[in-house]
Amino acid sequence: MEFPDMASMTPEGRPMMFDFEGISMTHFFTDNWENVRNFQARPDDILIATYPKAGTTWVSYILDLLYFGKDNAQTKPIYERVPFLESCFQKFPSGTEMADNLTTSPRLIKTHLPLQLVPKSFWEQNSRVVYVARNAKDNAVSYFHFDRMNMVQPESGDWNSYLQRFMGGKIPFGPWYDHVSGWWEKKQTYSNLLYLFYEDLVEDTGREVERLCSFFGLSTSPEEREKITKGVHFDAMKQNKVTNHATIPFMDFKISPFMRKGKVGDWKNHFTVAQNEQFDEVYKQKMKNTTVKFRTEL
Ligand code: PPS
Repeated sequence: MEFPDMASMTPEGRPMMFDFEGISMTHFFTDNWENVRNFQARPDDILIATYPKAGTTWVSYILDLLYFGKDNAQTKPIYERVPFLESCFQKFPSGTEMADNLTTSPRLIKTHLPLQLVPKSFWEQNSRVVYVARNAKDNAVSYFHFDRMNMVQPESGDWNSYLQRFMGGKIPFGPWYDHVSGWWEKKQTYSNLLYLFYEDLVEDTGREVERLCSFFGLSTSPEEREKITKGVHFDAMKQNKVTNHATIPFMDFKISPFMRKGKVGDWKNHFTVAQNEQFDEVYKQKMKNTTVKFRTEL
């Protein structure tokens, strides 16, 4: 791949990180910032907000099927159907351009932005939002493997150095802790926000599909819901070209697939006892002012 902006790349061709409004970012998420900041949301838009690797693709596909699955056999990849708002990758249209060109109603739009960076028109328009959160340990493991295989992300480094950077928030989109708790606080005052947990989705996908239907006032039949629940199972999504990201040129599936494991508790295969103790200590400190609670095993 060719990148015109070599000044912001490491010699290995990975993007460098810099501080953007207090958040670690790469230029792929800030190059189009004026258009992101001024993005015009609509009242019927649905924003799917997550910290990276928390289940974005899963919930995007569930909503895509709930809204458009019946009369529209999906062939286009999910990242074209659900634009990634702040993304600005060369050779692809920017996220704002793709969202502006969507002809569907509602528009499904993905973001990884922390709450304070979300374009204000979403709040002005009272758009509906689904936030998906995943426990920090599995989230860190999934993000580590993603950074290993995704050439438009900074180098992962080894697992231990990655974990230190995760705890310090020195990865794109900043600290996990502030992200999940910032959105959790928003939910307390903004009734158009549904806060979902990845662990709940794994535990009982059908129940969470029902929860989504009820939040969005969708009268999907039990048969249709069951069909969708089957279609969004990890194994089905891993085989499905619409969702498995196999066509993305800058991801190296020989290093790690996008649909990697899809489990709760894989962190146990990565954390040493010492890393786990250190992580728990940092976690206690960073999460002391929030009421959001996670499960790290089922
Ligand atoms: S991204 O790049 O931020 O949009 O990634 P995101 O989609 O948020 O997260 C990817 C992880 O979600 C897992 N995933 C699933 N798990 C269970 N069931 C289903 N259907 C499913 N779909 C995606 C995916 O495997 C990544 O997690 P890990 O732990 O790496 O496997």
